[in-house]
Amino acid sequence: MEDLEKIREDFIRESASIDSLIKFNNFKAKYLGKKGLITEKLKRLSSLPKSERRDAGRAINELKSFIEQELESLKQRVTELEIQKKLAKETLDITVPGRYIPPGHIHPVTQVLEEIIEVFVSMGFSVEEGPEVELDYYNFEALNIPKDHPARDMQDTFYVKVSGSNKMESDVVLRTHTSPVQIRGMLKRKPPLKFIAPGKVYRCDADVSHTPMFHQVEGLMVGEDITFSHLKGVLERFIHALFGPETPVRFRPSYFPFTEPSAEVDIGCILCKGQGCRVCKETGWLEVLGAGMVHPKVFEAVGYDIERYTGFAFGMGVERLTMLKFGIDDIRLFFENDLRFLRQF
Ligand code: 2NL
Repeated sequence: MEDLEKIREDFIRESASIDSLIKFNNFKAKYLGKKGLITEKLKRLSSLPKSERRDAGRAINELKSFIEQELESLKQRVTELEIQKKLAKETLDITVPGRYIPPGHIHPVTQVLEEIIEVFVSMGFSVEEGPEVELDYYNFEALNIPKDHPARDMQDTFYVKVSGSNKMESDVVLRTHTSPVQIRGMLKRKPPLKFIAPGKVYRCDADVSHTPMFHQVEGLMVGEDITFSHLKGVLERFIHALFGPETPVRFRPSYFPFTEPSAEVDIGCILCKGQGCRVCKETGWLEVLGAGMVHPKVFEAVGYDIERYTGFAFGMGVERLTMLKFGIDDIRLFFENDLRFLRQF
């Protein structure tokens, strides 16, 4: 009984110095652990004379409950203390206002590019992508662009020097249009098909209306009995979706090596409403697309039966359409990353 009283006093005294979870766990083990003071006492009960066992057992268990209760509240205090200690060490002040990160927005060219894609997707066209570094074959040869065509000139095309090769005789180029994507798309499947090919293209050119990199969307529809009327219907629908349903559209004869017949597509000038201004060079019309019926030579290059299939194709420059839509007069502004310019769109 005296032992028990000493244990109780020791416990109470020692508990005052328990200020960490590690100390707490050792402290708890010292009393209630496998070889703890209380545990040992209980084990030794059986060695007592029968007459003393009951009172001793009761006293030990009373002390054990007391210790368990005390430990419970001690654990809460120590846990709280640990949190306070961590907070005291914490140098990060979570109440400091965050650094302002100004939200950006979609680049005007990307806005228009996405809008164009959306219109064609709504008409059932799918979207194809392809490499920006192309083989001469897909970029020129398969499109019926002859070896001596001015577009193939070193002055207009970026030729890629492949290690060990001579740049002057390179058959690797940065694609000058997204037509090679259409060639690859046709080789990959068979008619009927309709898809567009949006993306970056590269030409060795730089002034107010040309940058070495710009964006194009080309489109293609191939099947049995596809006619020029389908071409007109699809492109008129596209222009009315992009520039408004009242926009006048006209088709003018033109020439491309990969289409026959070919046409240039104009819209009534959206700036002067056809009255004549500087942008439309007083004509009242703006050229926005090139198009035509796919040349049989192109179908032959992809192995399509020219007796069975016809199709139309078209191409447009995204920067040019963006400039017209927003009234921008210098294409280089798109690529200077001047926020004072970009924020306006
Ligand atoms: C323009 C004119 C055009 C095409 C692109 C094309 C592609 C294949 C076959 C036939 Cl695979 N044609 N593309 C046709 C006509 C015009 O683009 O002014 N682009 C900015």
